[in-house]
Amino acid sequence: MSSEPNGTKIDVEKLFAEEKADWKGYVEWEQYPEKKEIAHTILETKKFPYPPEFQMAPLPKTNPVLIGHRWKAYHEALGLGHIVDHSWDIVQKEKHDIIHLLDFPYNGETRRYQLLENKLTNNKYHFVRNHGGIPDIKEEAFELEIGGLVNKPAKISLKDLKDPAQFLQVEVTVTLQCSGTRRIEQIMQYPGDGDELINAPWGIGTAVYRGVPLKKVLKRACGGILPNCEHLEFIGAETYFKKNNVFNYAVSVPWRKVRQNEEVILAWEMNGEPLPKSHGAPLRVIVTGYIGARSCKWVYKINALAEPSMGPVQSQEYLYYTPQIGKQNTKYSSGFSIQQMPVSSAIIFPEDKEVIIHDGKITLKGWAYSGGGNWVERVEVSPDGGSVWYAVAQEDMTEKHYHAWRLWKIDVPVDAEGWLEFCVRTWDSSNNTEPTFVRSAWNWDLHVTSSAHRIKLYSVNKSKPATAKRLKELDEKGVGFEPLTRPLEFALEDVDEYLANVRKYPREPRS
Ligand SMILES: Nc1nc2c(c(=O)[nH]1)N[C@H]1C(S)=C(S)[C@@H](COP(=O)(O)O)O[C@H]1N2
Ligand SMILES: [Mo]
Repeated sequence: MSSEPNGTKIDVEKLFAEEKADWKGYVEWEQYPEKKEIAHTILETKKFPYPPEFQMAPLPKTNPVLIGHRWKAYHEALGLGHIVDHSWDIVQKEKHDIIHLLDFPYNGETRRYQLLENKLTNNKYHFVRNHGGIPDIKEEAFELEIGGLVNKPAKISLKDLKDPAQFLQVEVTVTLQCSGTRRIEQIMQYPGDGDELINAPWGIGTAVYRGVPLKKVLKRACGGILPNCEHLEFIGAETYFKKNNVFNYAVSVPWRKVRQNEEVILAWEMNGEPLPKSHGAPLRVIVTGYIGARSCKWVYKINALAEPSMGPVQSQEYLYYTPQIGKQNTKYSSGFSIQQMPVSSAIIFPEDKEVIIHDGKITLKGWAYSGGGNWVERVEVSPDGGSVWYAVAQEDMTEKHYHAWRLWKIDVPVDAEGWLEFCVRTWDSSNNTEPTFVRSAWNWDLHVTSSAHRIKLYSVNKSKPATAKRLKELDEKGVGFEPLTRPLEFALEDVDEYLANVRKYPREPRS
């Protein structure tokens, strides 16, 4: 295929060819400013479809929920269309049973029952959040490059990195949470900036990662960092598009964080299995307690920098704005950079708007997590929108970890019937808890939705005689209670009973 900006014929497939043999889907951009410039010129000449409006309108019930026309067109414009198909093939193999939110860049979410099956999320079900294609890099061909403000730049093969005689290995239980998790709750009340991608609820998941602490690698392979190094930048192999410019995915975290021995690791194993391609094989970064975005997948390059990365993901995205900032006045510099995750929790069962027929207790289940090395101390559930709280018993929560969630379950006493609002809040080891309402923490970029998660349930309490009677009646007639809104087709009272009741307590005053 060729492209003709300014009348010059350009063989895009040749110019933007993959960089290395056995590194499928990897095009190097950051080293070649002139190549970036040509890609920009080409993209400027094309018209791309607007992202679909899915904040003001409901998401479709299809799977894939959305189709990524815009990103496919970006890739095709640069002769990278094959990456689209290859990525989808990988998804079919690795992720066939999760909810496909967007086919490309691939974004997939764990189903509710899979999420609560186990403290560790099965690799097959762990959510995936991508900004571009899925590179397919042969382990034997892989090497990691470290440069910038280090004493000695280095190139390390995966074989060396995995050699325990050279680098001490660690296993860490880590919850990865995308800062877009629960975003749908903000959108449903107050829409915000279209992420250019998709504003659906991505997930959260937990795994044991095996790898080596980055601190140790910097020390042993590079003789340590230079005194003016403040941030470590991670570069991922795939192509990242932003406002008609191309990049490799780049983010950074402070050296202060990396210094904490096991808090930033270079990982190649997930739950005892080789890291799946969709999760960053052959090597990814795991930054514990930070938003998922910093845990760079397919990391092939690490730069020691004096300042945070200028990559758009770090400098222009994942920003937290005060509520008066929006389309009318926002600049990148007006938000702060979101790094550590706040405390948050969610009710996974029952789901919003479910009818619950019960004997005076309703069982709720969900997750609770806090970032920054804070662990979950207490989970509390309210059956009345947040006045009365019941604490989850310690034995009904999974074990504590510094960097992972706790799954929980509780039987909440419920006397009341009809529509009730349930909510959950969590307290972490720094005594932090969650904002009360969505509007308490709404922000234009719709990040870190951490307000008390609220659901409405329709309570049908069988321990109430009138309710027990009605349920029995329905049962005898072979009619189900649901759908709630379907009218009952039989008389609710016979004439004699009705007259006796309204004569005893007349509807109008007697005088
Ligand atoms: N190279 C690269 N790394 C990446 C991303 C990406 O698009 N490209 N997405 C980030 C985001 S936003 C999240 S939430 C996590 C998700 O990790 P997972 O897909 O393994 O669940 O990966 C992060 N690392
Ligand atoms: Mo994310």
